[in-house]
Parts: sequence; C-alpha cells; structure tokens
Amino acid sequence: MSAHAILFRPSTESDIRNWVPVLRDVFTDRDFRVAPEGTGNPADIRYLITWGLKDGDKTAWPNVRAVLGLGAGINQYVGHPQWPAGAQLVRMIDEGLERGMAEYVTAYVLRLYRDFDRLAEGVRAHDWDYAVPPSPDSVRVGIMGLGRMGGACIDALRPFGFGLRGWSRTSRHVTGVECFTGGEELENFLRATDILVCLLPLTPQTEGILNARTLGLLPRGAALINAARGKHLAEGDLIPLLDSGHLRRAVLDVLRKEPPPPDHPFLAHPRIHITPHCAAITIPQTGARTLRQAIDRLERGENPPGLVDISRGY
Ligand code: NDP
Ligand code: OXD
Repeated sequence: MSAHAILFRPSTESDIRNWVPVLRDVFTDRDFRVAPEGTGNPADIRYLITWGLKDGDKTAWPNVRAVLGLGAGINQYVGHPQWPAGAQLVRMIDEGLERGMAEYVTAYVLRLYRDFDRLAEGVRAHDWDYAVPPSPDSVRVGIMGLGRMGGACIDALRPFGFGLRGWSRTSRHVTGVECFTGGEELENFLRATDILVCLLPLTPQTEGILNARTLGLLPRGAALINAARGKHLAEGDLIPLLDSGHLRRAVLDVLRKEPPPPDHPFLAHPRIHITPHCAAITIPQTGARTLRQAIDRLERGENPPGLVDISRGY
C-alpha cells in the first residue's frame, strides 16, 4: 500500500449507498478506501474526501495533501481549528450542483413573480380573483454573488426577460446584467431589486448581510430568496419586515440551525417558505468524475478547478 491513498469519509447511510459505488468505479486503479473501517494506516492517506472536518483531523493525517469537499461552500473549513496544516482545499465544482441551484432559483423567482402562493391562498378562501402579472422586464431580480451559482441562475433566468442585476465583490461584466460592485454600490443595487436572491459565500464580510437595514432598502413589497447560508440572514429581523408588509415573502433554503427547532417562528409563518437545504445537491455520478479529475491534476502538480485560495476566504 502506498502513501497515495484516497480516503472517502461518508457522513450518512445515504453517502454509503450513493457515493461509495461510484467512487469505487472512478478510482478502480487507485488505493481507494472508505472510512472508518477501511482507513488502514492514517499515514497512507494523501487525499481526504469529506463533507467537513472532525475532531482530530488536524493531526490524524500526517501526509494529507488535499482535502476535497463534497459541497461548493467552504465556510466549514476556513479558520477551523482542526484544519490539517499544509493541506490544500478543493471545493466541489459540479454541473449537477449548478443545475440544481438554477432550477431552485428559477422555480421560486417564477412563483414569486406570478404570485402563485397568494393566488392559491385566495382560492382556499373562496376568492377566484386574479391580477394580470406585471411585464417581466419591469420586475428586477437581483443576484448577490456572481460566481458559479449566481452565474448558473442568471443563465437560467435570462430567457424570461426579467431585469437582471448582480452584485459581487470585484467588478464583473455579465451580458444583459446590470452589475454592482462592493459595499459602496450595495445600496444602489438593493434600492431597485424586487426579488433578491442571496448566493454569496459565508465570510466575515457577508455574515448577517441580510438584515433590517439592507432588506429595508429594497422597494416595498420585495421578496427574498436565500439559498446560500443561514448565517447570511439576521433571523430576528425577518418577521417584522414581513409583518409590516415591507417584504412580501421569503424563501429560505438555509437556516442558522438546521434542522430548526420545532418552535422556530419561521416554521409557522405563512409567508416564509422553507426547504431543507436542498437547493443544489452534489450529484455522485458527476461529482465523482470531478474528484477524479481534481486528484489527477494535483498529482501532476496542476491546479484543479475548485482549488481554494484560503487567504481570500471563499
Ligand atoms: P463562488 O465563489 O463561485 O462565487 C461567490 C460570489 O460571491 C462571487 O461573485 C464573489 O465576488 C461574491 N462575493 C464574495 N464575497 C463577497 C462580498 N464580500 N461582497 C460581495 N460579493 C462577494 O461561489 P458559488 O457561486 O459556487 O457558491 C456560493 C455559495 O452558495 C456557497 O458558498 C454556498 O454557501 C452556497 N451554496 C448553497 C447551496 C445550497 O444547496 N443551498 C449549494 C451550493 C452552494 P467576486 O466575483 O468578486 O469574487
Ligand atoms: C454546498 C451546499 O455548499 O450544499 O454545496 O450547501
């Protein structure tokens, strides 16, 4: 056995069922192991495939060269006390993840644009009335974060003819999108956004960015979709904004505590729509191919897509 082994650390039974067979397939010619039973000598492990870090990771793998995350977000690694010093971090770049996010955001943007939830509530209350929807170009959809997820959503939304806007840390030019950059342009971005979609990474700069002040800058009747991380939202600020009518609805795929406690006030609110952190799901078939390519590239001394600049924080 070599010191080039690849260790997959499943978190759930579903990981064992769904990931192990496809990973075995793509790594047939490699020393591929599944934790915990198949770990063997920890000094053999060169690549760790995992959803996150555990107690002991800092010292458990003396020869680990890279940690390959199964998700796109990396906030669970950056600054973690158990990060194995010297390892590189590769996040998941997966066409299945991007497609899933584009489907989720498009589905909810359309549902909000057409006001289907209000119409359904009306029918339940014996109200058969409906309004003509506004023309799509008068509805401004603002995407916070113009990375892989934001970009996939913009591509999916383009054919519907909404007024597309985007906000990022550095200056971006995206065809057909009015782009805004950094803190100084955030206010202008928010003031004319009717449906706000958060697809930012969670960093010290973005934590709590959806709060009474920023959401208060949106036009009255705006809607929020947060499919990034629960900590982007100052949760205590949301219900007052909805109950005052400033916000129309909120769609949340992520919460500060997942799953939320049964008495979480969001669960009972009629205009908060929650999904169980499933907006985008890494697909084992495509994700396993990405992992194979990433490890091959690392072995050749090349930078794979998804290699994280930890000093940048995302
Ligand atoms: P990327 O790194 O590709 O893109 C991040 C974008 O956010 C970039 O446009 C970046 O700006 C921008 N950004 C970062 N920091 C700031 C800041 N301080 N101010 C303004 N803009 C900023 O990430 P992804 O698109 O791949 O993923 C985004 C997030 O989506 C993930 O971190 C994860 O939290 C979440 N996610 C959620 C999933 C779910 O199922 N709910 C699934 C997958 C991801 P710039 O372009 O200038 O670098
Ligand atoms: C991810 C996620 O970051 O699923 O990939 O949230």
